[in-house]
Amino acid sequence: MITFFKNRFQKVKDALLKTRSALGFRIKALMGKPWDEDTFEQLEQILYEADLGGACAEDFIDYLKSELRLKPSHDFASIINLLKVRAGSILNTAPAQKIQTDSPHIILVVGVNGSGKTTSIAKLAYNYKKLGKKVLVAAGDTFRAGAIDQLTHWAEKIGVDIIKSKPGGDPSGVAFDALSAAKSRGCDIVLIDTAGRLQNKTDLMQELEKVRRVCQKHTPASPQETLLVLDATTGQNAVDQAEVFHKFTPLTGIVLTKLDGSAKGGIVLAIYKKLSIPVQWIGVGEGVEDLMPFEPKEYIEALFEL
Ligand SMILES: Nc1nc2c(ncn2[C@@H]2O[C@H](COP(=O)(O)OP(=O)(O)O)[C@@H](O)[C@H]2O)c(=O)[nH]1
Ligand SMILES: [Mg+2]
Repeated sequence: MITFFKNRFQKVKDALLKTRSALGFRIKALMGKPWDEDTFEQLEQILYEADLGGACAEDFIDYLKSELRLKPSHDFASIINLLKVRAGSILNTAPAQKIQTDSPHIILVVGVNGSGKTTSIAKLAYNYKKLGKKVLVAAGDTFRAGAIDQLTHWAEKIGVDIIKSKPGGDPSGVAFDALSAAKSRGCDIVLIDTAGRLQNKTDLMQELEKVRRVCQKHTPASPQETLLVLDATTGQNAVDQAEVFHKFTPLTGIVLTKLDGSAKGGIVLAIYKKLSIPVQWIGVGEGVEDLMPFEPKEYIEALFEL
């Protein structure tokens, strides 16, 4: 068990290596400096450049200054500790995910093209199947060439049911069929894929709204989850995407993908600060096993490790 947790934390640490180089390692370079206005400015710049966003960077600096005013300390370890404490309170602001016991539990997965929706659905399907759940996936991205085949391939590989239409079919029709099939087959989890052409925002949002309406009509409490998939390599752009989607489609959580290739893992803090939407899952690679539940404590330790 201990080895399991060690491996898990190591995986998170590895995924955050680039972010850590942009943050922890750079903060370390401030070691030994007097904590004057100039050092605070340098720290704020580092936080900003590690994609924490302006509001978050400022928040950290204000907090540090007020804490140091109360209890002056130039000990580097205690400065790092204060940063960790502040990060912890920012990551505590999002409402905890409600445990859903409804069956079928319907998860609508949204996000722009290429963010990693279909891959994340495959990973989630694999994860839930491993937990003994009966899973069904719905190929609701009927717009993008190859999207249906991509999900079909994953469903076969993982061994879960799939509901699909012909390319160009109506996504809400696919959602309706998926919910009906899930009920008659006794499925526990339904994962609905969607298209993500943000260049046509109005159409996309109307389409998502229609899918949600159809779900609600079929099963009133659904979709129990609406997960937004964000590509961590896009940095602040991902925060903007979250804002746009959240405005039109109430989100219950975020899947942050490609953390493994990103130096911008700091956006987790920016997202919490700005939108208070919990990050539920992190993607740390392309394989089905490369998805992990987001644990704020692990993230903070990995981020500020020097
Ligand atoms: N390295 C890495 N690649 C990922 C991750 N998630 C998705 N990808 C890759 O991102 C690309 C786009 O993913 P896809 O699921 O097709 O995106 P979609 O257009 O949103 O459905 C694919 O090549 C995936 O393998 C991740 O966590 N890490
Ligand atoms: Mg896709």
